[in-house]
Amino acid sequence: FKRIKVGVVFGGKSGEHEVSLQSAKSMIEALDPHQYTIVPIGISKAGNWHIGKNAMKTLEEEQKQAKKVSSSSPVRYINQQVGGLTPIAEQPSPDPVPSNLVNDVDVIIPVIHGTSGEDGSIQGLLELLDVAYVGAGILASAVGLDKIVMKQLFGAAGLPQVSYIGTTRKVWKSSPNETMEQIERKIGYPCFVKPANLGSSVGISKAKNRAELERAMELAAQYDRKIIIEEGLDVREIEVSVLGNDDPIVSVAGEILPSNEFYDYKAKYVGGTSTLVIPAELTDEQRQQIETYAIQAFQTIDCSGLARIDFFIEKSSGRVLLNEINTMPGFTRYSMYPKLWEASGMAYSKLLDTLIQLAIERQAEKRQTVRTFDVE
Ligand code: G1L
Repeated sequence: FKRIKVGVVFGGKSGEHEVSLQSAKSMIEALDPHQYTIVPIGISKAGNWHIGKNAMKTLEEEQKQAKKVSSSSPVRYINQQVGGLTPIAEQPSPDPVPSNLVNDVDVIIPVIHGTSGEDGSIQGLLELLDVAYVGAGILASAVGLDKIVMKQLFGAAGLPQVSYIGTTRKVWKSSPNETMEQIERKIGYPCFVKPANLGSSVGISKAKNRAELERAMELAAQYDRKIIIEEGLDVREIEVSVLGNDDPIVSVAGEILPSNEFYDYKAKYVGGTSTLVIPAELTDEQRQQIETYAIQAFQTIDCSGLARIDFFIEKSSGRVLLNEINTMPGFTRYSMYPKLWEASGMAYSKLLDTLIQLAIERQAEKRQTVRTFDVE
C-alpha cells in the first residue's frame, strides 16, 4: 500500500484568485491523510510559485507585500481586475514554471483557470508533463471559457438555448450603430451583454433600451476582445452537477433563487445574495430533459471529470434551455457543485476520491493511444 501523492494547484493571475484559494483550502482539508500525501502548489497574482506545506501562507504573505508596494508607489498602474493596481514599472517578472513541479506527484488537482483566466493553459502544461490531473482537458477547458464557441457547439449539437449574437470589440468600435441595429433585430430588449471569456460576472450588464445597450457594450468591450449578447427571458435558474469520463452521471438539480424571494422547500442554503433550493421543483419531463441535455452538453465539448451545467426554464412556457457549462465550478463545501452531490448521496470527501480516480483512469486510457507509426 502506498499513499497517492496529490498536488493541489491554486491561486493564479485570474480574477477568481480568491475563490481558488477558498476552494483549494476546502479540498486540502477534506483529503484523507491516510490515503493521500498532499503537496500544496500556490501561484501568486504576480505569477510566483510556492510549493510545499507552507505554500498557502507564503503566497498570502507575498500578496500582502505586493499590496503595500502598489499602494505607496507613484508610478503608472495597470488594472489587474482583482487585487487592485500593480505598477507597470515595478512589476517583477514572475518565476518560471518550476522544473520539479511534478516530482513524484501521482495526480494534480488544478483549482485554477489558465494563466490569464481564459484558456486551457494549465491543462496544456500538465499534458506536456505527462501527469494525471483532475477535470477537463485542454479542449473542454478552453471551450468552457469561451461562451461564444460553447454556444456554437451546443447549437450544432441541436441543444435548445436562448438566442445570442457573438461579436468583437473591433466590430463594435468600427460600426456601433449597425451592431446595435443587428442586436435589436435578432435579440431585442431586454438583453444581456457579456464579455465572452470571463468566468465571473465582471463586465456583465442587462440592457432595456438603446442607451443602456451602448453603455453595456462599452463596458463588456473593456474586459474582452469578444462580446456575447443574449436574449433576456424571464427564467428560473436550474443547475446540475455532472461527474465521470465516458459515462458521466448527473446529480439532482438545484435552483438558484434571487435573494428577495422566499420559498419553503425541503432544503435551503442562504448564501451572500442568493438562495439555493435542492432539489429544485421540476416536472418529470423537465427533470428528464435536464439530465439528457446535461450529458449531451458534457460530451459535446469533450469534457471529462466534472462540470456544473446551468439551465434556464422559461417561466411562461416551462421550456428547458441550456445556459452554460462550467468545467471549473466553485468547489468549497458550500459551493453548488459539491452541494448537489451531497444531496445526491455523495459526500464531499467521496467526491474528491472519485475525481482523483477518474483522473488516473483517464490518463491510463490516454496512454493506450498509439502515438507513433512505422514507415515501411
Ligand atoms: F480540478 C477540478 F476538480 F477539476 C477543478 C478545477 C477547478 C475543480 C474546481 C475548479 N474551480 C476553480 O478553479 C475556480 C472556481 C477556483 C475558478 Cl478559478
